[in-house]
Amino acid sequence: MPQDAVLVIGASGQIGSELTLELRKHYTTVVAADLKNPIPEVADSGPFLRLDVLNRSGLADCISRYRINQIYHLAAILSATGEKNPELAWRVNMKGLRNVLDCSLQMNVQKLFWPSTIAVFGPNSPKQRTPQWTVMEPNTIYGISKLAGERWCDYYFQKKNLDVRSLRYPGLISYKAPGGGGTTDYAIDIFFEAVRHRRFTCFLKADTRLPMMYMPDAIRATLLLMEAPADRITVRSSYNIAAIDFTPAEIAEAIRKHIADFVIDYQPDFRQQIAESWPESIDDSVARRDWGWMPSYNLEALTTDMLAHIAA
Ligand code: NAD
Ligand code: VAH
Repeated sequence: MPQDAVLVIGASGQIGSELTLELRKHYTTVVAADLKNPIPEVADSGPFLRLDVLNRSGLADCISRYRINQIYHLAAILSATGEKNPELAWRVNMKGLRNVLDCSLQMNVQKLFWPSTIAVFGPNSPKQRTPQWTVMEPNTIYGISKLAGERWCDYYFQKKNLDVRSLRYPGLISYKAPGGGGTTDYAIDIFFEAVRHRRFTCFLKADTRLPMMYMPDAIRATLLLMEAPADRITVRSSYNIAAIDFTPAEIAEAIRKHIADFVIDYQPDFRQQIAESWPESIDDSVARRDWGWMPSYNLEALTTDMLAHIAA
């Protein structure tokens, strides 16, 4: 097992909970850090530290105490919460990233992972198979902060030689930890409500198509990128990655194949406008070419797996 010491910031969130558990299978020391408590499996399987990423000296202490040489910086304010509190979203998403970039550089952290999102695209970007390089112009504070973050990551690689790597995740679907206040969270909640109550009220319209991915694919993509030889990484802002795309009506239909009396209705709210500003599908051919990315789960496989785990 590699002797690297890894720090996961935002380890109690939707992605952090599962990424921390997976990293602990690969590395001897994986320190989980967050403002809030982790899920029990994370708490019971290794060190946990309460850390505010905005506290730079606290972050530096943690890196030095555990001799951290790899960081996964996941802490952020997501799209829907960000629209309610733009100041907080800008502070956490920007200042948090700058703290991590600067500490990594000064304290010789060898590799840094920071996730971006398909929310970096905006209403003027091509909707179908949105390319790696195209018009961006996001119109949410979340997307604006993530696009600025991508430019900072590229800058730190180009000017300071920091090995920083990034993926533009689509909406992620999982069952271990709840969604963190995003626009794609309906595609998580729908499964829990289908199992518990056999009905769901969706905050997006029936035909709102968005790019999505099942969490095991997202975790695999992250490790694949981080383990790739540095000379295979040609994009240091953030890679497009894709798996599937669907609408609320289509996911409801997939659930109905397992729960025949499942009912969905629609009450679109402010998140509809956010969703309409994003792509419907993503072209991830550059990630496929550079480091061999390939998704495994389609809508049917994801639905079967989610329902089995939630029912259990
Ligand atoms: P989440 O909201 O579930 O988790 C984020 C975690 O960060 C939370 O546990 C929160 O307590 C923590 N946090 C917030 N502010 C903090 C601070 N100041 N200091 C320390 N911790 C703090 O989000 P997630 O879905 O797990 O997303 C993780 C990352 O992946 C984010 O950067 C997000 O933008 C990105 N991403 C997520 C998705 C998705 O669908 N989940 C899609 C695209 C990109
Ligand atoms: C959100 N789940 O909805 C996140 C993600 C692609 C969307 O960044 O905010």
